[in-house]
Amino acid sequence: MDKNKDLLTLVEAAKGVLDGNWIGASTKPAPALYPHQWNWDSGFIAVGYANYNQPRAQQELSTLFKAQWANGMLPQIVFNPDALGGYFPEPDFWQSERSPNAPSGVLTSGITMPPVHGMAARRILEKASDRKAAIDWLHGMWPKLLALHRYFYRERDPNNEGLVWIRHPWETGLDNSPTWDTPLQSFQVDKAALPPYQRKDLKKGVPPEQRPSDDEYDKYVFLVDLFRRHAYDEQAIFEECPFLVQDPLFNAILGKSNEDLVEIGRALGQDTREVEERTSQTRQALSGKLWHAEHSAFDAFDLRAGRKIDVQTSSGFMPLLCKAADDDQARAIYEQLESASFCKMHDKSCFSIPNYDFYGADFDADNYWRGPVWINTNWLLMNGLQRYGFHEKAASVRKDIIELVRQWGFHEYFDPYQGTGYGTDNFSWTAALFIDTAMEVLLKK
Ligand code: 2M8
Repeated sequence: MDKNKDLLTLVEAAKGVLDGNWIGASTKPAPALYPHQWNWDSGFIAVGYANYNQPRAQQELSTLFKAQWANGMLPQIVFNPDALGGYFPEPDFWQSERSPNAPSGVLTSGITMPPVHGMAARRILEKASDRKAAIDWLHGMWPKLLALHRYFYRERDPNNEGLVWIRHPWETGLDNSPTWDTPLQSFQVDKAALPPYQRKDLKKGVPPEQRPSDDEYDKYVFLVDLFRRHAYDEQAIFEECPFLVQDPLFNAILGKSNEDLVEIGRALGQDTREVEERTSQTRQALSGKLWHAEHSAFDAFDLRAGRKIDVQTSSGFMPLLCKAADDDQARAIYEQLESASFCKMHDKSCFSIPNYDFYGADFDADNYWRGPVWINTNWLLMNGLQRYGFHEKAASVRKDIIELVRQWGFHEYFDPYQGTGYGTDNFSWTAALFIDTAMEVLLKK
């Protein structure tokens, strides 16, 4: 009973974090480090709001989709005009107005992020206290969500494989994951030829060893420069971009959102056949092309090098989320998760799950996406495990989501051994997904 009281207090604290990060029509990811609206952050944040504030959950996504490009792309960042100057890169650097697709009257970046929005929208419908209001809202969202998914299959999967590619590490959301090392090292950057720029992320109180390196930033900037030179034309970028990867996390999220769009479409009385076909096509492509039996996981595929990327991160387990793994693959994943590489259940010396194999050559317990535990990937994994009936494992991931927050607060990421909170504090998706997870526990009792 004390534990429940404790959980309720923490849920209230989490709501306070979201209130503190509310910027009028959406929620920024964190007070200082990320002062604008971010694409997939808002999806996760909407999942949190869906548990207690339906209008705000709807508004979070509506605001994001006001920035949708004419070709359907949903930008990675929607800039808050009142907060300009606090982040790099901002609109002056992106110059997204070079694209005929960029919206007018709203400032955005020129790349996208994993499409969690179908998932979030379905969550809003399922949890709605006012179902009619949710259905009305979804009637407005339906064509936008469909346009986003069509953009991916049209522009990012020109060979109709069922797997979409990403063209910048920032698009995956797992910016400096060791998975991107090889494709990033495959091209050189002439520093003298790079547009001048200054990082701002190192001036926000987060130690540099917890953030990407300067060399990585040079590559990030090189890619943005390439995109803007091509006026964000997808075909031209496809021909020249040295970084093009089919990522299992990105495609698993797309696959799950496809499924959720089908459910939403049915509730709205829409024709869902196109999305149903995409759902099974992406599932089969994940299972057929990206599975790596020796790894017991799904790999990313480097389209430029024409081969899989031989690195094990949590992304390799995410196709559980969209039911892409067959029974043997799911069992192999389970065993891999239950090995010392990813922190087994009941092992008191670690928290599940490190974003990267504990024994990986470049494992780094406090560096961003190169080792720490993240609440969003844990939450996605927990949902995937549940779909395959791995309930005990799902419960242990849930327990660690709660325990990390209980001990360390609403940090951006956490040390997989000690649990120490890293990155920025008062991080919105940690708070939002904590609410979703804690409510599941509280409602069960
Ligand atoms: C991080 O990425 C941004 C660039 O998008 C950055 O480092 O400046 C990532 O963790 C990403 O997944 C997240 O969406 C973003 C805002 O929380 O921060």
